[in-house]
Amino acid sequence: MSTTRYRSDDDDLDGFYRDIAEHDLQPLWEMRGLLTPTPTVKTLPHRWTAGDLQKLAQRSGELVPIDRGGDRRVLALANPGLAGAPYVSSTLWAAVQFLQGGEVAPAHRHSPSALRFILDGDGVYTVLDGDPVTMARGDLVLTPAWAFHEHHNPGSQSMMWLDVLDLPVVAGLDAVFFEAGPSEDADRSTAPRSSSERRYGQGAGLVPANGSAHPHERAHSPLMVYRWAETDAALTALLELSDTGDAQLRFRDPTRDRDVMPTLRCEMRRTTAGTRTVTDRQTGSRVCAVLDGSGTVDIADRTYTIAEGDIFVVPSWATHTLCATTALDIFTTSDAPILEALSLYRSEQVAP
Ligand code: GTQ
Ligand code: FE2
Repeated sequence: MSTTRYRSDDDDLDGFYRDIAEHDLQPLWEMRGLLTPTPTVKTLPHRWTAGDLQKLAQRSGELVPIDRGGDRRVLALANPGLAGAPYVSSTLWAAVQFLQGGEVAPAHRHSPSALRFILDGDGVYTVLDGDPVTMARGDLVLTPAWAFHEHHNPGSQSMMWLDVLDLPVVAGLDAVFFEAGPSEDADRSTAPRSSSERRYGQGAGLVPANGSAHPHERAHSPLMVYRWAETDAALTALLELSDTGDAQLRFRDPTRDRDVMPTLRCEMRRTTAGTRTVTDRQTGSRVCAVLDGSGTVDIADRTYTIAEGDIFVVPSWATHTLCATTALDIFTTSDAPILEALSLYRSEQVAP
């Protein structure tokens, strides 16, 4: 017997509960909390400060070589509500990755989808299926499912960035696959613009017209990097038209009306100094990183101060309000495409 054995004061019923447990059966009528009026969420609101993340990532660099633990020097943000699991929420993996000057994180690929958001610095480039992509502050870099990727830091400065993966979802679906890449340490010359940018990042609404530019239908955006200069300009332009002091952009596939990857939604938000945003909540979880500015965030019944480099998590259906002391630039990744695909996505504004 390995399943839960239910108890009753009634001897006959108690014997029945013993017998069904021996047959790995359980009585629904004794269960509570299965079909709840609103989601029962284990993920807790939490914030990791830039200072702690930077200090501890730096120490990992001093203590741990790059070859230990999956060829990546990565500290997973572990949500305190998830019983020690290395997940930032029930559906998302978030981590800081630290790469010192001269180091290479070797090639591999996996069925979970990943992305990088760079909160500070530059100098690292990542190679995506042979296409080198430079990484710098404010850039969003995609690592779609099953694309080979390796990270190179040819300079002398160490660099840290945020990784987000859909790993908990893929693991929950028992669909994790992983493959090491061909070992090859030679540094590749980095073109100033990746070929993905030259094809798909030339300008809003401009995509190659020739069919050969679409070698095959992919489940993800063909543009592998969204540069900060463009994101910044788009936020500035949106704010000029807004009287709320709050602008939100979505990163999307430039060739089709959909999110950057099938499981992950990415957005960038700018909230001007002194602005308090409307309170919202949505199904699915969000991990947010502060690129710039300072203020506070209310998540459910908790309030956190936030500043440049901090990372926080908003659990499913938790209310969320930003209050900007200085202008806040916040990057957000969520699992919303999954919920939308399954008709489980709900969002609403909540009266303050
Ligand atoms: O950079 O390839 O945070 O494979 C977790 C798994 C980063 C990566 C993570 C990974 C990577
Ligand atoms: Fe990876």
